[in-house]
Amino acid sequence: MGELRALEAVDPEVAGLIREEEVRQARTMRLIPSENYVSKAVLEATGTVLTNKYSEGYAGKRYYQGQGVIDRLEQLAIDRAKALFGAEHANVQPYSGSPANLAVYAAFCKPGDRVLGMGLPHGGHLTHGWPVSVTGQFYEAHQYTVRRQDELIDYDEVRRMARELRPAMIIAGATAYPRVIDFEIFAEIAAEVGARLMCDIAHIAGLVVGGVHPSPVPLADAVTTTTHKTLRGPRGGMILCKAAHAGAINKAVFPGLQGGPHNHTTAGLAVALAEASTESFRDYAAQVVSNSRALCEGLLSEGFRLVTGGSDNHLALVDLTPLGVPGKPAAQALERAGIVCNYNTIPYDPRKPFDPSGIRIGTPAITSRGMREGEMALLAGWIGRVVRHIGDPAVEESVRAEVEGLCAGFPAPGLD
Ligand code: DSN
Repeated sequence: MGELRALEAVDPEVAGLIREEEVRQARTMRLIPSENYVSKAVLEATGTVLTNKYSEGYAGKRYYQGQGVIDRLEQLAIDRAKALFGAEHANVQPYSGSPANLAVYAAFCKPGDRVLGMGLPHGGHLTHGWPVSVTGQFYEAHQYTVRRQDELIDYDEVRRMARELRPAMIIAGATAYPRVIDFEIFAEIAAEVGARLMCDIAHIAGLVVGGVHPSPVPLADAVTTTTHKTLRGPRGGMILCKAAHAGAINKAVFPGLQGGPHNHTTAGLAVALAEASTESFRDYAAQVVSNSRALCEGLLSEGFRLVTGGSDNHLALVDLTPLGVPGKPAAQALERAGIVCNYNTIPYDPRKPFDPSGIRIGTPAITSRGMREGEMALLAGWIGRVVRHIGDPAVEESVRAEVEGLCAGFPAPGLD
């Protein structure tokens, strides 16, 4: 991260915590599929004086003076986003993925309207209409599922539910689905029933622009994404939409839901979008998927069951039931061994969400370190060893030493 001279002098406690986190990120295998390492350039852009500026409104129409630089910066981010995703319009102001999704609800639906999204336990996001989210409270939300027999999205069920419910909006996209999503079928269904289609590509945005997952941009009324997952930008959100919806989407973001945009984040995003437009980012995206497949093969040979049998994208859902270990103690043991993932429900999980049957793992961050198929084989073996010897400190200690040894050979972007 570089020098923290002022911070160390003014607030050594916070500086110390940042340093500790830096060491953790350097020395562990970070497998949480929604996390990544941003480049030093993105880090630098986000830690700037742009955080000092208020700029409610949009370029050319702000509610504060002093926008000469900010207008140019935001327009640059918008132009880069439109070019990269092939979108007619981009709004780069959402604070993150959930506010981006809420803005699309606000633009396309009235409170109480019917919406149809993927159920959380089947891989959808809270904001896809799950009851504890306001999206499940302010709207009449219905949820489609994956099929029990193959754990794939049941497009026939989506079509049947859409015909029956006639929702105002259909939501496609997931946070824990290891396969390609067929946005064409969703677009067909939405057109048939006269619903708006929102595609949430938060997890796969980097794969979409890297050319290894089909893009929903030409098909959907609006596409939402976070900017910090596979896209490898700063924490933030973004909405891409048809020109016809630009006014409604902009109004929903500001003044509908948000105040001033986080201009330091917009700067980091502009940089990340430029980085994601390069040939090397395409190579990165392809390697993320190759690594995910290699890791899955290794885990299968270690005796794990994988939801849907494997992965076509950046993540896998591992069902630990065959090894007789629940997800939570496994995730905790893996963390002690230097392998960081999250416990996760599997579809039709007989266990509770806070103590589920699975773990969710992904390759975006370790691929950013330059790791490839050979390292995935080692990783699968380590995961197998730790889970088979759950709670054995000697095994955890020895795997941790091997993990740290490997990490030392693959420096993480943005860290010293
Ligand atoms: N929290 C994100 C994830 O981990 O998938 C989704 O918002």
